[in-house]
Amino acid sequence: MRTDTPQSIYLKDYTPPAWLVDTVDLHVAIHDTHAEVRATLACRRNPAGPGGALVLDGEELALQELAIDGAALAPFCYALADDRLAIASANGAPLPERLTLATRVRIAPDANTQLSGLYRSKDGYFTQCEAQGFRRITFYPDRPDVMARFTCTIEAARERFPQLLSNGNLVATGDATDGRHWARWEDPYAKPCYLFALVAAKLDVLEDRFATRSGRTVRLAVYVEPGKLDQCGHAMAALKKSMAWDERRFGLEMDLDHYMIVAVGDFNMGAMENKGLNIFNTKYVLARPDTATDADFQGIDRVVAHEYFHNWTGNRVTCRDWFQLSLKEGLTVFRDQEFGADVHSRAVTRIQEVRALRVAQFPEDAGPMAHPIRPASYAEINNFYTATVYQKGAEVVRMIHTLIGEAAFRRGMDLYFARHDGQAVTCEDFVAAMQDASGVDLAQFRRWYARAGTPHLKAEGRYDAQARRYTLTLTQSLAPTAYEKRLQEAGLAIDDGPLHIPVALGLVLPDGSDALPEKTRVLPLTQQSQTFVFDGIPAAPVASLLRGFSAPVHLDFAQGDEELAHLMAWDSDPVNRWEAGQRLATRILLAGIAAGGEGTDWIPDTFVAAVARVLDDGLRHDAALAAEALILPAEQVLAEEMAGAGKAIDPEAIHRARIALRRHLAARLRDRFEAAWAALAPTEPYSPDGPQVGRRALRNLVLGYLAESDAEYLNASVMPRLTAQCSGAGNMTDVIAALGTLANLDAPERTAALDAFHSRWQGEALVVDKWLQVQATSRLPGTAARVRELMRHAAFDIRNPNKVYALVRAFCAANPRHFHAADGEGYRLAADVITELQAMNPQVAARIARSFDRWRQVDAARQAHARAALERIRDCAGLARDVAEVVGKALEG
Ligand code: B3K
Ligand code: ZN
Repeated sequence: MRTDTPQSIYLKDYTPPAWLVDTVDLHVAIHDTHAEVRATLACRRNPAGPGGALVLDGEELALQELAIDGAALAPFCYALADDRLAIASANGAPLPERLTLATRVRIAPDANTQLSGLYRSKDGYFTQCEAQGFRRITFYPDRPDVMARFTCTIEAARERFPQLLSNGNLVATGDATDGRHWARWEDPYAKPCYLFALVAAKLDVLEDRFATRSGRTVRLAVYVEPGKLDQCGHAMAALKKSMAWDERRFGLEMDLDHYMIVAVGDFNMGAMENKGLNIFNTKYVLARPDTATDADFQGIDRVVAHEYFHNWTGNRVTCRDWFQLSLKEGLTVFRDQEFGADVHSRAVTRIQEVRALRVAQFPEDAGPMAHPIRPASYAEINNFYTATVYQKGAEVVRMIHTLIGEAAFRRGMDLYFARHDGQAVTCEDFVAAMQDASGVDLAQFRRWYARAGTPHLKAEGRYDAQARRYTLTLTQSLAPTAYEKRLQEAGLAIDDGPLHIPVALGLVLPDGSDALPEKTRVLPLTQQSQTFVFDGIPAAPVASLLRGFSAPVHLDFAQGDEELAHLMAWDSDPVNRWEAGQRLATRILLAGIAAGGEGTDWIPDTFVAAVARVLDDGLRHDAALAAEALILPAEQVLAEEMAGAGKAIDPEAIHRARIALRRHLAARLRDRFEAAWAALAPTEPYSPDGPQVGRRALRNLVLGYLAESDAEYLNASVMPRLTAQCSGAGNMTDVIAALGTLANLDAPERTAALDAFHSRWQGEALVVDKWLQVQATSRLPGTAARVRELMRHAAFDIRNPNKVYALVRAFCAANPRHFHAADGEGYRLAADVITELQAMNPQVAARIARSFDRWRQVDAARQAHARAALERIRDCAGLARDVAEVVGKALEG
């Protein structure tokens, strides 16, 4: 079969750069029709490099001038191709060992719809250079192991662009002719060009100060579109919290006098950690109680923290090459996770991470794009900003933390910075620092960096009452994925030996107490199969494995319903109490799916009783934890369970079974849900922090269950509450919870609520995104048609990534039953969007294309529709490399 997967590049082919750049002086002049970029690079031949020409990357640059050491270069000295400029000699003479290269190019930021490089958004200009956007601004050796000190002068019309920002310190400003002005910035730290940023726009600014613990004062600034200052307070507070936390936990201080965050409405991802000048998607800056949900507020905390933490893990120590992306991303996600755990709830944060891993990363690891956290090859690096590199990468760092302990981990971080500050390094360097600081041998552990796929862990336990001994045998296995097959075809070796897996174990006694004196013991599983013996265990325990989700694996452990119920009630690890409930629910739902989602005789009364207990518990203790426990396993997770068992995924049966279980609980536990709803009524003014977040989550979850009631009760008692909450709640958390529930109901109140919401919020882009999203994720028949209709609505704009994510990605990724509709309409819709978008914004189009990852796991009829859609995308004229890689790998099989 023809796939046309584009050419891959390989980690093994890494060579150091032939030329280094010590300093870069940029001059960017923004004009109405174009921008002009002058660059002066102090270059030097790399003594450790392979030798040869001075090769610079460059894309969509119109070259105007090119000179070495002040002399214009004659055309015979260089070769200019689509994406690079190779300079072989200086007007006949060999290139000197050190030289100054001057270029002048013209670029067209207004026509830059990819949002990579310098682009226009609304009335301003912004940059995004990671991974390879700098080459769309000027000719440069665009690779992270070339680190240079930057100065940047920006010149633009003063009236339209009062703010001219770049990295580092503002060193000079001045007026130019024709109402223009300029500002010159100097970044004192050498950096790879992917961390360069500039902004020219009219923005409002919120300013503050942070005193570092060594006594320096840092000026903090959050820049937003005019009129939005009342929505920046939370981001600023998050920034200060992050700075204080990084000092406390890791001893890491801010190293610049200025730290700026600029929010922009057109942005491909969440945010970008450019040195001293972070550029953020508005979604992770703007928030007010009436426009943003509790989850939005927490998302802002986490993303602000993440980008700030990159200042050390990513910027001060950066990646040698893009294969090492997880070096900075996995580590920084781990850091923002720990920040979340410290400032919110550790248990709830961890549960949410585990859920996200199962919904997104496990399927990725089982599909055609499977890759290790450090891939050995890729065609387009932008396709590798994935759940694997980020979330599994963080799990790998967490496993190191678990294996060596907090104190040694901190020493490892200190050693990592002592050794590598100012360098571009590899994942091995990080592991070596952890190993050297802890004395724990991590040689075998390194396999986690090279293997794709989610390992299986099989456990078998036995209790010998006479000997008071519990014996546990653990066996690991990891089948090769699409990735390993591809490596093999390329003739590359695979190290498929056993992994070093930290298995955190507790033994829960019949009275609910922990049998082990230290409660939890970390078993270091290093062999394929290993037996662990525990003596002095007074009674048959229930084993609680992988406490805190100590390793990203599938657990295969035959525990009965009673054992799971025991863990749900007693496990001293809250994550495993939640996990036991999820395992029990999954087991029941799989039985329901086998029954086609029909009837209810597959729902045991014990489960209903367990849910009631969790609810009671939540009212007495931790509402946030109870809310997590009452969320049934997601449709995507159930789909993976089916696929893992070798069955075709049946999205309809999965959906039916899940709804049937929700309806059954609603009917059986109505009184309890009603009591909880009343007990959880708000008693204090809204705040996005503290226990009230959990109470809101639980109350809205309960309302969602109540909305599964029979029509009579629904209409008489629940509908009035839903509509009142939609129009009357003062905070977006409650409003959107009610609107999301209403969006699933075929009732006139639905349309009225959606219309009212739209007219109230049409001026607030991020809120309009929510309006699109609740409709895209609706259960109702006709949702695909509604999505198509919304794509023609004035509220939608295919060039804006947030709009595409809210409407199209939500439909494809978060509405599996409609995306995988039997008539193929979901797949056709996705293909229509991808083919239209791929030339405009290949990164975003490729993300939507990832929705097809699991197409081979559905039944033959659906597969035929999916294949047709994929082939239509593949055959698109001039298909972008990003999309070609995703679709090519999907079709390879
Ligand atoms: N480092 C950026 C990602 C940029 C990706 C460009 N395709 C965001 C982050 O992880 O912090
Ligand atoms: Zn990051």
